[in-house]
Amino acid sequence: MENKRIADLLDEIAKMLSLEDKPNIRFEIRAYQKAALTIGTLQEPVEDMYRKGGTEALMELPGVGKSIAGLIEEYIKTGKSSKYDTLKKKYPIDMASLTSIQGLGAKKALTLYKKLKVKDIATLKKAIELHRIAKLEGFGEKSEETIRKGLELAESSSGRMLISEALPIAEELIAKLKAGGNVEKVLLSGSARRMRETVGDLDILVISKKAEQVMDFFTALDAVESVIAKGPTKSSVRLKAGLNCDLRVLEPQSFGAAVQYFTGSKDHNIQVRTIAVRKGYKLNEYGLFDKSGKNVGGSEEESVYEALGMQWMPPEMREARGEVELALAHKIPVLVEQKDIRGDLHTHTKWTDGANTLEEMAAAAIRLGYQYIANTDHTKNVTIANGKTDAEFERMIPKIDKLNDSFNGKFRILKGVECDILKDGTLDLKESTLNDMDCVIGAVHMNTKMEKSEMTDRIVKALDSGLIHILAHPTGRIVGKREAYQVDLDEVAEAAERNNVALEINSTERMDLNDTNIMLAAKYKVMFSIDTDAHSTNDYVLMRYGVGTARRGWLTKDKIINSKPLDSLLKTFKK
Ligand code: DGT
Ligand code: CA
Ligand code: CA
Repeated sequence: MENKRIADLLDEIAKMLSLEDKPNIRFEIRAYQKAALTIGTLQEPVEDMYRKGGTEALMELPGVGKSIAGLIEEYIKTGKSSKYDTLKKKYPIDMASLTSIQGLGAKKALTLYKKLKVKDIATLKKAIELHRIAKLEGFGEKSEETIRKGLELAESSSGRMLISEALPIAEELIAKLKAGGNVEKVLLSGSARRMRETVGDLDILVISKKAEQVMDFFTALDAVESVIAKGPTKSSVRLKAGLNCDLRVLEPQSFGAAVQYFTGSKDHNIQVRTIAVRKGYKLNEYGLFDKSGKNVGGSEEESVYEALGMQWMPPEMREARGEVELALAHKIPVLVEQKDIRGDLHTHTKWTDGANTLEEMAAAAIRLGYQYIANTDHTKNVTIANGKTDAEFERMIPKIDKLNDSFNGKFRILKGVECDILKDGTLDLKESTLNDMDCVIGAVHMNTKMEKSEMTDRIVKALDSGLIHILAHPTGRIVGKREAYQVDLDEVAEAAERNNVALEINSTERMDLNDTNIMLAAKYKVMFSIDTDAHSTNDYVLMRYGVGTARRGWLTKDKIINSKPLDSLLKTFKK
Protein backbone atom coordinates (compact mmCIF):
# COMPACT_ATOMS: atom_id res chain seq x y z
CA MET A 1 0.00 0.00 0.00
CA GLU A 2 1.37 3.39 -1.01
CA ASN A 3 2.08 6.03 1.61
CA LYS A 4 -0.02 8.51 -0.32
CA ARG A 5 -3.15 6.41 0.07
CA ILE A 6 -2.66 6.22 3.81
CA ALA A 7 -1.92 9.95 4.00
CA ASP A 8 -5.06 10.76 1.98
CA LEU A 9 -7.15 8.61 4.28
CA LEU A 10 -5.80 10.36 7.39
CA ASP A 11 -6.33 13.73 5.74
CA GLU A 12 -9.93 12.99 4.94
CA ILE A 13 -10.56 11.74 8.46
CA ALA A 14 -9.11 15.02 9.76
CA LYS A 15 -11.51 16.94 7.51
CA MET A 16 -14.50 14.95 8.73
CA LEU A 17 -13.40 15.27 12.36
CA SER A 18 -13.41 19.03 11.94
CA LEU A 19 -17.18 18.74 11.43
CA GLU A 20 -17.64 17.00 14.77
CA ASP A 21 -18.97 19.09 17.61
CA LYS A 22 -16.92 17.69 20.46
CA PRO A 23 -14.71 19.28 23.12
CA ASN A 24 -10.97 18.94 22.52
CA ILE A 25 -11.54 17.54 19.04
CA ARG A 26 -8.96 19.96 17.65
CA PHE A 27 -6.14 17.97 19.25
CA GLU A 28 -7.32 14.85 17.49
CA ILE A 29 -7.68 16.76 14.21
CA ARG A 30 -4.18 18.13 14.58
CA ALA A 31 -2.78 14.64 15.21
CA TYR A 32 -4.42 13.30 12.05
CA GLN A 33 -3.16 16.25 10.01
CA LYS A 34 0.33 15.85 11.37
CA ALA A 35 0.36 12.11 10.77
CA ALA A 36 -0.91 12.66 7.21
CA LEU A 37 1.82 15.19 6.50
CA THR A 38 4.52 12.94 7.95
CA ILE A 39 3.43 9.86 6.07
CA GLY A 40 2.78 11.76 2.85
CA THR A 41 6.39 12.94 2.75
CA LEU A 42 8.07 9.82 4.13
CA GLN A 43 10.54 8.02 1.86
CA GLU A 44 10.21 4.58 3.43
CA PRO A 45 6.93 2.74 2.80
CA VAL A 46 4.86 2.78 5.99
CA GLU A 47 3.75 -0.74 5.20
CA ASP A 48 7.38 -1.93 5.41
CA MET A 49 7.82 -0.15 8.73
CA TYR A 50 4.74 -1.87 10.04
CA ARG A 51 5.80 -5.30 8.78
CA LYS A 52 9.18 -4.89 10.46
CA GLY A 53 8.22 -3.27 13.74
CA GLY A 54 4.44 -3.43 14.12
CA THR A 55 2.40 -0.59 15.58
CA GLU A 56 5.30 0.23 17.92
CA ALA A 57 7.35 1.32 14.92
CA LEU A 58 4.48 3.39 13.57
CA MET A 59 4.18 5.21 16.89
CA GLU A 60 7.69 6.59 16.42
CA LEU A 61 6.30 8.80 13.64
CA PRO A 62 5.31 12.37 14.58
CA GLY A 63 1.57 12.67 15.21
CA VAL A 64 1.06 8.92 15.29
CA GLY A 65 -0.24 7.73 18.66
CA LYS A 66 -1.80 4.46 19.65
CA SER A 67 -5.14 4.99 17.95
CA ILE A 68 -3.77 6.23 14.62
CA ALA A 69 -1.22 3.40 14.61
CA GLY A 70 -4.08 0.95 15.16
CA LEU A 71 -6.03 2.57 12.33
CA ILE A 72 -3.07 2.24 9.96
CA GLU A 73 -2.67 -1.40 10.98
CA GLU A 74 -6.31 -2.08 10.21
CA TYR A 75 -6.02 -0.30 6.87
CA ILE A 76 -2.90 -2.22 5.85
CA LYS A 77 -4.44 -5.54 6.88
CA THR A 78 -7.97 -5.08 5.52
CA GLY A 79 -7.81 -2.15 3.11
CA LYS A 80 -10.49 -0.54 5.26
CA SER A 81 -10.88 1.68 8.28
CA SER A 82 -13.91 1.38 10.53
CA LYS A 83 -13.38 4.90 11.86
CA TYR A 84 -13.38 6.25 8.32
CA ASP A 85 -16.48 4.26 7.41
CA THR A 86 -18.39 5.49 10.46
CA LEU A 87 -17.51 9.10 9.74
CA LYS A 88 -18.27 8.71 6.05
CA LYS A 89 -21.75 7.40 6.86
CA LYS A 90 -22.36 10.52 8.89
CA TYR A 91 -20.81 12.85 6.28
CA PRO A 92 -21.24 11.36 2.82
CA ILE A 93 -19.58 14.35 1.21
CA ASP A 94 -16.71 14.60 -1.30
CA MET A 95 -14.76 16.81 1.07
CA ALA A 96 -11.51 16.76 -0.88
CA SER A 97 -13.08 18.22 -4.03
CA LEU A 98 -15.41 20.64 -2.27
CA THR A 99 -12.86 22.11 0.11
CA SER A 100 -10.36 22.59 -2.70
CA ILE A 101 -12.67 25.33 -3.95
CA GLN A 102 -11.84 28.81 -2.78
CA GLY A 103 -14.37 30.18 -0.30
CA LEU A 104 -15.52 26.77 0.82
CA GLY A 105 -14.19 25.26 4.03
CA ALA A 106 -15.23 22.02 5.74
CA LYS A 107 -17.82 23.74 7.97
CA LYS A 108 -19.47 25.53 5.06
CA ALA A 109 -19.47 22.34 3.02
CA LEU A 110 -21.29 20.58 5.83
CA THR A 111 -23.94 23.31 6.02
CA LEU A 112 -24.46 23.06 2.27
CA TYR A 113 -24.87 19.32 2.65
CA LYS A 114 -27.35 19.59 5.51
CA LYS A 115 -29.42 22.38 3.98
CA LEU A 116 -29.10 21.78 0.24
CA LYS A 117 -27.89 18.19 -0.10
CA VAL A 118 -24.68 19.39 -1.78
CA LYS A 119 -22.26 16.48 -1.66
CA ASP A 120 -19.95 16.93 -4.65
CA ILE A 121 -19.00 19.35 -7.44
CA ALA A 122 -22.02 18.48 -9.59
CA THR A 123 -24.55 19.15 -6.83
CA LEU A 124 -22.68 22.30 -5.85
CA LYS A 125 -22.98 23.59 -9.41
CA LYS A 126 -26.71 22.94 -9.37
CA ALA A 127 -27.14 24.83 -6.11
CA ILE A 128 -25.30 27.83 -7.54
CA GLU A 129 -27.33 27.78 -10.75
CA LEU A 130 -30.52 27.83 -8.71
CA HIS A 131 -29.19 30.66 -6.49
CA ARG A 132 -29.91 28.63 -3.42
CA ILE A 133 -26.67 29.40 -1.59
CA ALA A 134 -27.28 33.14 -1.61
CA LYS A 135 -30.50 32.62 0.32
CA LEU A 136 -28.92 30.49 3.05
CA GLU A 137 -28.34 31.95 6.47
CA GLY A 138 -24.66 32.71 6.97
CA PHE A 139 -23.90 32.72 3.23
CA GLY A 140 -25.54 35.53 1.17
CA GLU A 141 -24.99 36.90 -2.33
CA LYS A 142 -21.33 37.73 -1.82
CA SER A 143 -20.50 34.31 -0.46
CA GLU A 144 -22.27 32.57 -3.35
CA GLU A 145 -20.36 34.77 -5.80
CA THR A 146 -17.04 33.82 -4.16
CA ILE A 147 -17.85 30.12 -4.40
CA ARG A 148 -19.01 30.52 -8.02
CA LYS A 149 -15.72 32.21 -8.92
CA GLY A 150 -13.76 29.54 -7.04
CA LEU A 151 -15.55 26.84 -9.00
CA GLU A 152 -14.81 28.66 -12.27
CA LEU A 153 -11.13 28.90 -11.36
CA ALA A 154 -10.98 25.20 -10.55
CA GLU A 155 -12.64 24.34 -13.85
CA SER A 156 -10.47 26.66 -15.95
CA SER A 157 -7.42 24.66 -14.94
CA SER A 158 -9.13 21.29 -15.00
CA GLY A 159 -7.65 19.08 -17.67
CA ARG A 160 -4.32 20.83 -17.14
CA MET A 161 -1.65 19.55 -14.79
CA LEU A 162 0.83 21.45 -12.67
CA ILE A 163 4.30 21.54 -14.21
CA SER A 164 5.74 20.06 -11.00
CA GLU A 165 3.60 16.97 -11.55
CA ALA A 166 3.84 16.81 -15.34
CA LEU A 167 7.58 17.24 -15.83
CA PRO A 168 8.66 14.21 -13.74
CA ILE A 169 6.15 12.11 -15.68
CA ALA A 170 7.61 13.34 -18.97
CA GLU A 171 11.15 12.64 -17.81
CA GLU A 172 10.28 9.11 -16.80
CA LEU A 173 8.73 8.47 -20.22
CA ILE A 174 11.80 9.88 -21.94
CA ALA A 175 14.08 7.66 -19.87
CA LYS A 176 11.96 4.64 -20.82
CA LEU A 177 12.07 5.55 -24.53
CA LYS A 178 15.83 5.91 -24.38
CA ALA A 179 16.26 2.62 -22.56
CA GLY A 180 13.94 0.89 -25.02
CA GLY A 181 16.44 1.37 -27.84
CA ASN A 182 15.74 2.11 -31.52
CA VAL A 183 15.95 5.88 -30.88
CA GLU A 184 18.78 8.24 -31.78
CA LYS A 185 17.42 11.25 -29.96
CA VAL A 186 14.52 11.97 -27.62
CA LEU A 187 13.45 15.47 -26.68
CA LEU A 188 10.63 17.12 -24.77
CA SER A 189 8.84 19.99 -26.51
CA GLY A 190 5.56 21.87 -25.94
CA SER A 191 4.52 23.78 -22.85
CA ALA A 192 6.46 21.46 -20.51
CA ARG A 193 9.71 22.46 -22.19
CA ARG A 194 8.69 26.10 -21.83
CA MET A 195 8.04 25.43 -18.12
CA ARG A 196 4.55 26.82 -18.30
CA GLU A 197 2.94 26.56 -14.86
CA THR A 198 0.34 24.11 -16.12
CA VAL A 199 0.56 21.64 -18.98
CA GLY A 200 -2.28 20.55 -21.28
CA ASP A 201 -0.48 17.58 -22.78
CA LEU A 202 3.07 16.33 -23.21
CA ASP A 203 4.80 16.53 -26.59
CA ILE A 204 7.78 14.22 -27.05
CA LEU A 205 9.90 14.15 -30.22
CA VAL A 206 12.10 11.29 -31.38
CA ILE A 207 14.58 10.64 -34.18
CA SER A 208 14.50 7.03 -35.22
CA LYS A 209 14.92 4.89 -38.29
CA LYS A 210 12.59 2.30 -36.76
CA ALA A 211 9.44 4.34 -36.25
CA GLU A 212 7.16 1.34 -36.14
CA GLN A 213 9.06 -0.37 -33.33
CA VAL A 214 9.23 2.87 -31.36
CA MET A 215 5.47 3.37 -31.66
CA ASP A 216 4.82 -0.24 -30.62
CA PHE A 217 7.09 0.19 -27.63
CA PHE A 218 5.61 3.56 -26.64
CA THR A 219 1.95 2.58 -26.84
CA ALA A 220 2.62 -0.62 -24.84
CA LEU A 221 4.33 1.18 -21.93
CA ASP A 222 3.02 0.43 -18.47
CA ALA A 223 2.28 4.12 -17.92
CA VAL A 224 -0.23 4.13 -20.80
CA GLU A 225 -3.89 3.81 -19.94
CA SER A 226 -5.30 3.85 -23.48
CA VAL A 227 -4.17 4.55 -27.02
CA ILE A 228 -5.99 7.45 -28.66
CA ALA A 229 -4.20 7.25 -32.02
CA LYS A 230 -1.34 5.23 -33.39
CA GLY A 231 0.47 5.93 -36.65
CA PRO A 232 3.98 5.73 -38.11
CA THR A 233 4.85 9.38 -37.37
CA LYS A 234 2.50 10.32 -34.56
CA SER A 235 0.85 8.52 -31.68
CA SER A 236 -1.27 9.93 -28.88
CA VAL A 237 -1.97 8.17 -25.62
CA ARG A 238 -3.83 8.75 -22.40
CA LEU A 239 -1.48 8.19 -19.45
CA LYS A 240 -2.59 6.56 -16.21
CA ALA A 241 -1.23 9.66 -14.48
CA GLY A 242 -4.12 11.63 -15.94
CA LEU A 243 -2.79 13.49 -18.96
CA ASN A 244 -2.22 12.87 -22.65
CA CYS A 245 1.08 12.49 -24.42
CA ASP A 246 1.86 12.96 -28.12
CA LEU A 247 4.88 11.19 -29.55
CA ARG A 248 6.28 12.17 -32.93
CA VAL A 249 8.98 10.35 -34.88
CA LEU A 250 10.99 12.66 -37.15
CA GLU A 251 13.67 12.69 -39.82
CA PRO A 252 17.09 13.96 -38.68
CA GLN A 253 17.18 16.69 -41.33
CA SER A 254 13.90 18.25 -40.14
CA PHE A 255 14.48 17.78 -36.43
CA GLY A 256 15.57 21.40 -35.86
CA ALA A 257 12.44 22.84 -37.42
CA ALA A 258 10.23 20.29 -35.66
CA VAL A 259 11.72 21.04 -32.25
CA GLN A 260 11.28 24.74 -32.89
CA TYR A 261 7.69 24.26 -34.05
CA PHE A 262 6.48 21.88 -31.35
CA THR A 263 8.15 23.78 -28.53
CA GLY A 264 5.92 26.73 -29.37
CA SER A 265 4.29 28.70 -28.11
CA LYS A 266 1.87 29.07 -30.94
CA ASP A 267 2.02 32.87 -30.69
CA HIS A 268 5.81 32.77 -30.73
CA ASN A 269 5.73 30.53 -33.80
CA ILE A 270 3.44 32.90 -35.64
CA GLN A 271 5.88 35.77 -35.05
CA VAL A 272 8.88 33.68 -36.14
CA ARG A 273 7.07 32.55 -39.26
CA THR A 274 6.36 36.19 -40.15
CA ILE A 275 10.10 36.89 -39.99
CA ALA A 276 10.74 33.84 -42.21
CA VAL A 277 8.24 35.01 -44.80
CA ARG A 278 9.73 38.52 -44.77
CA LYS A 279 13.13 36.98 -45.53
CA GLY A 280 11.77 34.88 -48.37
CA TYR A 281 11.69 31.56 -46.52
CA LYS A 282 8.96 29.09 -45.76
CA LEU A 283 8.90 27.69 -42.21
CA ASN A 284 6.83 24.80 -40.92
CA GLU A 285 7.27 21.71 -38.74
CA TYR A 286 9.05 19.90 -41.60
CA GLY A 287 11.77 22.43 -42.17
CA LEU A 288 12.95 25.89 -43.10
CA PHE A 289 12.87 26.08 -46.91
CA ASP A 290 14.59 28.65 -49.11
CA LYS A 291 13.25 29.92 -52.45
CA SER A 292 14.61 26.90 -54.31
CA GLY A 293 12.77 24.58 -51.89
CA LYS A 294 15.93 23.40 -50.15
CA ASN A 295 15.62 22.63 -46.44
CA VAL A 296 18.16 24.88 -44.70
CA GLY A 297 16.77 24.37 -41.19
CA GLY A 298 19.04 21.53 -40.22
CA SER A 299 18.94 19.12 -37.34
CA GLU A 300 19.28 21.70 -34.55
CA GLU A 301 16.94 24.40 -33.38
CA GLU A 302 19.84 26.89 -33.25
CA SER A 303 20.37 26.64 -36.98
CA VAL A 304 16.74 27.51 -37.70
CA TYR A 305 16.92 30.72 -35.65
CA GLU A 306 20.37 31.49 -37.04
CA ALA A 307 19.21 31.18 -40.66
CA LEU A 308 16.54 33.74 -39.84
CA GLY A 309 19.12 36.18 -38.45
CA MET A 310 17.96 35.52 -34.91
CA GLN A 311 19.72 34.52 -31.75
CA TRP A 312 18.58 31.27 -30.14
CA MET A 313 16.61 31.84 -26.94
CA PRO A 314 15.63 29.66 -23.98
CA PRO A 315 12.23 27.96 -24.46
CA GLU A 316 10.92 29.68 -21.32
CA MET A 317 11.03 33.01 -23.18
CA ARG A 318 8.95 31.91 -26.16
CA GLU A 319 5.62 33.49 -25.35
CA ALA A 320 5.53 36.39 -27.83
CA ARG A 321 6.38 38.94 -25.19
CA GLY A 322 9.14 40.75 -27.05
CA GLU A 323 11.67 37.92 -27.24
CA VAL A 324 11.57 37.86 -31.06
CA GLU A 325 12.67 41.51 -31.22
CA LEU A 326 15.44 40.81 -28.69
CA ALA A 327 16.61 37.80 -30.71
CA LEU A 328 16.75 39.86 -33.90
CA ALA A 329 18.88 42.42 -32.05
CA HIS A 330 21.01 39.62 -30.55
CA LYS A 331 20.25 40.84 -27.06
CA ILE A 332 18.86 37.71 -25.40
CA PRO A 333 19.84 37.86 -21.72
CA VAL A 334 21.67 35.06 -19.91
CA LEU A 335 18.91 33.74 -17.65
CA VAL A 336 19.34 32.39 -14.13
CA GLU A 337 19.92 28.63 -13.96
CA GLN A 338 19.32 26.11 -11.25
CA LYS A 339 23.06 25.64 -10.73
CA ASP A 340 23.29 29.33 -9.75
CA ILE A 341 21.12 28.73 -6.69
CA ARG A 342 23.15 28.53 -3.47
CA GLY A 343 20.45 28.10 -0.88
CA ASP A 344 16.78 28.13 0.04
CA LEU A 345 15.51 31.06 2.07
CA HIS A 346 12.01 29.85 2.91
CA THR A 347 11.79 26.55 4.81
CA HIS A 348 9.70 25.09 7.62
CA THR A 349 10.27 22.38 10.19
CA LYS A 350 8.04 20.26 12.35
CA TRP A 351 8.42 22.88 15.05
CA THR A 352 5.48 24.55 13.25
CA ASP A 353 3.81 22.87 10.26
CA GLY A 354 6.66 21.05 8.53
CA ALA A 355 7.39 17.33 8.54
CA ASN A 356 11.13 17.25 9.29
CA THR A 357 13.46 18.45 12.02
CA LEU A 358 15.83 21.35 11.43
CA GLU A 359 18.73 18.88 11.50
CA GLU A 360 17.09 16.87 8.73
CA MET A 361 16.31 19.98 6.68
CA ALA A 362 19.93 21.10 6.97
CA ALA A 363 21.37 17.68 6.13
CA ALA A 364 19.21 17.43 3.00
CA ALA A 365 20.26 20.94 1.90
CA ILE A 366 23.92 20.02 2.38
CA ARG A 367 23.40 16.96 0.19
CA LEU A 368 22.09 19.28 -2.53
CA GLY A 369 25.30 21.29 -2.33
CA TYR A 370 23.63 24.35 -0.81
CA GLN A 371 25.66 26.79 1.27
CA TYR A 372 22.75 27.90 3.41
CA ILE A 373 19.07 27.69 4.23
CA ALA A 374 16.93 30.08 6.21
CA ASN A 375 14.74 28.41 8.78
CA THR A 376 11.56 30.46 8.56
CA ASP A 377 8.83 28.95 10.66
CA HIS A 378 5.43 30.52 11.26
CA THR A 379 4.43 33.11 13.86
CA LYS A 380 1.64 32.94 16.41
CA ASN A 381 -1.15 34.59 14.42
CA VAL A 382 -1.12 31.66 12.01
CA THR A 383 -2.61 29.25 14.52
CA ILE A 384 -3.46 26.59 11.93
CA ALA A 385 0.25 26.29 11.19
CA ASN A 386 1.12 26.10 14.90
CA GLY A 387 2.82 29.53 14.77
CA LYS A 388 5.23 30.49 17.55
CA THR A 389 5.66 33.46 19.91
CA ASP A 390 8.49 35.97 20.38
CA ALA A 391 9.80 34.06 23.38
CA GLU A 392 9.76 30.76 21.51
CA PHE A 393 11.69 32.25 18.58
CA GLU A 394 14.22 33.77 20.99
CA ARG A 395 14.74 30.38 22.58
CA MET A 396 15.55 28.86 19.18
CA ILE A 397 18.52 31.19 18.66
CA PRO A 398 21.09 29.38 20.82
CA LYS A 399 19.95 26.03 19.41
CA ILE A 400 20.58 27.17 15.84
CA ASP A 401 23.91 28.71 16.87
CA LYS A 402 24.96 25.38 18.32
CA LEU A 403 23.85 23.49 15.23
CA ASN A 404 25.75 25.96 13.04
CA ASP A 405 28.92 25.34 15.06
CA SER A 406 28.71 21.69 14.09
CA PHE A 407 28.96 22.58 10.39
CA ASN A 408 32.48 23.99 10.80
CA GLY A 409 31.76 26.94 8.53
CA LYS A 410 30.79 24.74 5.58
CA PHE A 411 27.09 25.44 5.85
CA ARG A 412 24.87 27.93 7.63
CA ILE A 413 21.31 27.94 8.88
CA LEU A 414 20.09 31.52 8.85
CA LYS A 415 17.91 32.31 11.82
CA GLY A 416 14.68 33.31 10.23
CA VAL A 417 10.95 33.68 10.55
CA GLU A 418 7.96 33.85 8.25
CA CYS A 419 6.34 36.70 10.09
CA ASP A 420 2.64 37.16 9.54
CA ILE A 421 1.63 40.60 8.26
CA LEU A 422 -1.41 41.43 10.36
CA LYS A 423 -4.60 43.00 9.06
CA ASP A 424 -3.44 46.52 9.87
CA GLY A 425 -0.01 46.06 8.31
CA THR A 426 1.83 45.65 11.61
CA LEU A 427 3.97 42.56 12.18
CA ASP A 428 3.17 39.55 14.33
CA LEU A 429 6.46 39.62 16.27
CA LYS A 430 8.22 42.41 18.17
CA GLU A 431 10.80 44.58 16.50
CA SER A 432 13.43 43.32 18.95
CA THR A 433 12.78 39.69 18.01
CA LEU A 434 12.88 40.42 14.30
CA ASN A 435 16.13 42.32 14.76
CA ASP A 436 17.64 39.18 16.27
CA MET A 437 16.92 37.25 13.07
CA ASP A 438 19.17 36.97 10.00
CA CYS A 439 16.30 36.61 7.54
CA VAL A 440 12.80 37.99 8.04
CA ILE A 441 10.12 36.97 5.59
CA GLY A 442 6.90 38.95 5.65
CA ALA A 443 3.75 37.19 4.49
CA VAL A 444 0.02 37.72 4.37
CA HIS A 445 -1.97 34.65 5.43
CA MET A 446 -5.25 35.79 6.96
CA ASN A 447 -7.96 38.38 6.21
CA THR A 448 -7.25 38.32 2.50
CA LYS A 449 -10.62 39.58 1.32
CA MET A 450 -9.79 43.27 1.45
CA GLU A 451 -10.30 46.16 -0.93
CA LYS A 452 -7.39 46.66 -3.27
CA SER A 453 -6.27 49.93 -1.66
CA GLU A 454 -6.53 48.47 1.84
CA MET A 455 -4.48 45.38 0.96
CA THR A 456 -1.89 47.50 -0.84
CA ASP A 457 -1.57 49.85 2.14
CA ARG A 458 -1.29 46.87 4.48
CA ILE A 459 1.62 45.32 2.58
CA VAL A 460 3.35 48.63 1.87
CA LYS A 461 3.15 49.54 5.56
CA ALA A 462 4.75 46.22 6.48
CA LEU A 463 7.58 46.75 3.98
CA ASP A 464 8.08 50.32 5.22
CA SER A 465 8.75 48.94 8.71
CA GLY A 466 12.26 48.29 7.44
CA LEU A 467 12.25 44.93 9.25
CA ILE A 468 11.51 42.65 6.30
CA HIS A 469 14.02 41.07 3.91
CA ILE A 470 11.71 39.03 1.70
CA LEU A 471 8.03 39.37 0.86
CA ALA A 472 6.68 35.83 0.50
CA HIS A 473 4.07 34.85 -2.10
CA PRO A 474 3.25 38.49 -2.84
CA THR A 475 -0.18 38.01 -4.44
CA GLY A 476 -1.55 35.06 -2.44
CA ARG A 477 -2.66 33.03 -5.46
CA ILE A 478 -2.58 29.24 -5.73
CA VAL A 479 -2.70 27.78 -9.24
CA GLY A 480 -6.21 26.53 -9.99
CA LYS A 481 -7.30 26.93 -6.38
CA ARG A 482 -7.10 30.47 -5.12
CA GLU A 483 -7.31 33.75 -6.95
CA ALA A 484 -4.73 36.43 -6.12
CA TYR A 485 -5.95 38.95 -3.62
CA GLN A 486 -6.64 42.47 -4.76
CA VAL A 487 -3.35 44.32 -4.60
CA ASP A 488 -1.51 47.00 -6.58
CA LEU A 489 1.71 45.23 -7.45
CA ASP A 490 3.31 48.41 -8.81
CA GLU A 491 2.99 50.05 -5.42
CA VAL A 492 4.26 46.94 -3.66
CA ALA A 493 7.28 46.71 -5.99
CA GLU A 494 7.99 50.39 -5.43
CA ALA A 495 7.93 49.85 -1.66
CA ALA A 496 10.15 46.79 -2.08
CA GLU A 497 12.65 48.90 -4.02
CA ARG A 498 12.54 51.65 -1.41
CA ASN A 499 13.15 49.21 1.46
CA ASN A 500 15.49 46.74 -0.21
CA VAL A 501 12.99 43.90 0.10
CA ALA A 502 13.30 40.93 -2.23
CA LEU A 503 10.10 39.63 -3.79
CA GLU A 504 9.59 35.90 -3.57
CA ILE A 505 9.11 33.51 -6.42
CA ASN A 506 7.43 30.72 -4.52
CA SER A 507 8.06 27.38 -6.25
CA THR A 508 5.12 25.43 -4.80
CA GLU A 509 1.69 25.24 -6.40
CA ARG A 510 1.42 28.88 -5.43
CA MET A 511 3.80 29.87 -8.26
CA ASP A 512 3.79 33.36 -6.81
CA LEU A 513 5.04 35.67 -8.24
CA ASN A 514 4.15 34.21 -11.62
CA ASP A 515 5.91 35.00 -14.91
CA THR A 516 3.92 38.09 -15.89
CA ASN A 517 4.03 39.57 -12.39
CA ILE A 518 7.79 39.04 -12.33
CA MET A 519 8.06 41.06 -15.52
CA LEU A 520 5.92 43.79 -14.01
CA ALA A 521 7.93 43.91 -10.79
CA ALA A 522 11.26 43.79 -12.65
CA LYS A 523 10.56 47.28 -14.00
CA TYR A 524 11.57 48.42 -10.52
CA LYS A 525 15.01 48.04 -8.97
CA VAL A 526 14.08 45.00 -6.92
CA MET A 527 15.71 41.67 -6.21
CA PHE A 528 13.91 38.33 -6.17
CA SER A 529 14.25 35.26 -3.98
CA ILE A 530 13.42 31.86 -5.48
CA ASP A 531 12.18 29.73 -2.60
CA THR A 532 10.55 26.33 -2.20
CA ASP A 533 8.64 27.09 1.01
CA ALA A 534 9.75 23.55 1.88
CA HIS A 535 7.60 21.79 4.46
CA SER A 536 9.74 18.66 4.17
CA THR A 537 13.12 17.63 2.79
CA ASN A 538 11.34 16.30 -0.31
CA ASP A 539 10.11 19.78 -1.20
CA TYR A 540 13.56 21.09 -2.09
CA VAL A 541 13.13 19.54 -5.55
CA LEU A 542 10.53 22.21 -6.30
CA MET A 543 13.34 24.75 -6.81
CA ARG A 544 13.56 23.95 -10.52
CA TYR A 545 9.98 25.15 -11.07
CA GLY A 546 10.70 28.44 -9.33
CA VAL A 547 13.80 28.80 -11.47
CA GLY A 548 11.71 27.98 -14.55
CA THR A 549 9.21 30.65 -13.58
CA ALA A 550 12.00 33.18 -13.00
CA ARG A 551 13.32 32.36 -16.47
CA ARG A 552 9.83 32.84 -17.90
CA GLY A 553 10.04 36.28 -16.30
CA TRP A 554 13.41 36.83 -18.07
CA LEU A 555 15.38 37.14 -14.82
CA THR A 556 19.16 37.01 -14.80
CA LYS A 557 21.30 35.61 -11.99
CA ASP A 558 22.22 39.04 -10.59
CA LYS A 559 18.53 39.64 -9.75
CA ILE A 560 18.29 36.57 -7.50
CA ILE A 561 19.42 37.02 -3.88
CA ASN A 562 19.80 33.31 -3.21
CA SER A 563 22.34 33.03 -6.01
CA LYS A 564 24.69 35.08 -3.84
CA PRO A 565 27.42 33.51 -1.75
CA LEU A 566 26.66 33.56 1.99
CA ASP A 567 28.84 36.57 2.87
CA SER A 568 27.36 38.88 0.32
CA LEU A 569 23.85 37.64 1.08
CA LEU A 570 24.34 38.51 4.75
CA LYS A 571 25.59 41.95 3.75
CA THR A 572 22.44 42.50 1.69
CA PHE A 573 20.35 41.47 4.68
CA LYS A 574 22.00 43.95 7.07
CA LYS A 575 19.55 46.79 7.39
P1 DGT B 1 -0.49 22.82 -23.82
O1 DGT B 1 -0.34 21.45 -24.34
O2 DGT B 1 -1.87 23.34 -23.92
O3 DGT B 1 0.03 22.99 -22.43
O4 DGT B 1 0.41 23.82 -24.71
P2 DGT B 1 1.43 23.49 -25.87
O5 DGT B 1 2.15 24.75 -26.15
O6 DGT B 1 2.24 22.30 -25.53
O7 DGT B 1 0.47 23.23 -27.10
P3 DGT B 1 0.16 21.93 -27.98
O8 DGT B 1 0.45 20.66 -27.26
O9 DGT B 1 -1.24 22.11 -28.48
O10 DGT B 1 1.11 22.08 -29.24
C1 DGT B 1 2.51 21.97 -29.10
C2 DGT B 1 3.15 23.06 -29.89
O11 DGT B 1 2.88 22.90 -31.27
C3 DGT B 1 2.67 24.47 -29.60
O12 DGT B 1 3.32 25.04 -28.49
C4 DGT B 1 3.02 25.19 -30.86
C5 DGT B 1 2.81 24.16 -31.92
N1 DGT B 1 1.49 24.35 -32.52
C6 DGT B 1 0.38 23.63 -32.29
N2 DGT B 1 -0.64 24.10 -33.03
C7 DGT B 1 -0.15 25.12 -33.76
C8 DGT B 1 -0.71 26.00 -34.73
O13 DGT B 1 -1.88 25.95 -35.08
N3 DGT B 1 0.13 26.95 -35.26
C9 DGT B 1 1.43 27.04 -34.91
N4 DGT B 1 2.19 27.99 -35.44
N5 DGT B 1 1.98 26.24 -34.00
C10 DGT B 1 1.20 25.28 -33.43
CA1 CA C 1 1.39 20.23 -25.14
CA1 CA D 1 0.19 18.25 -28.01
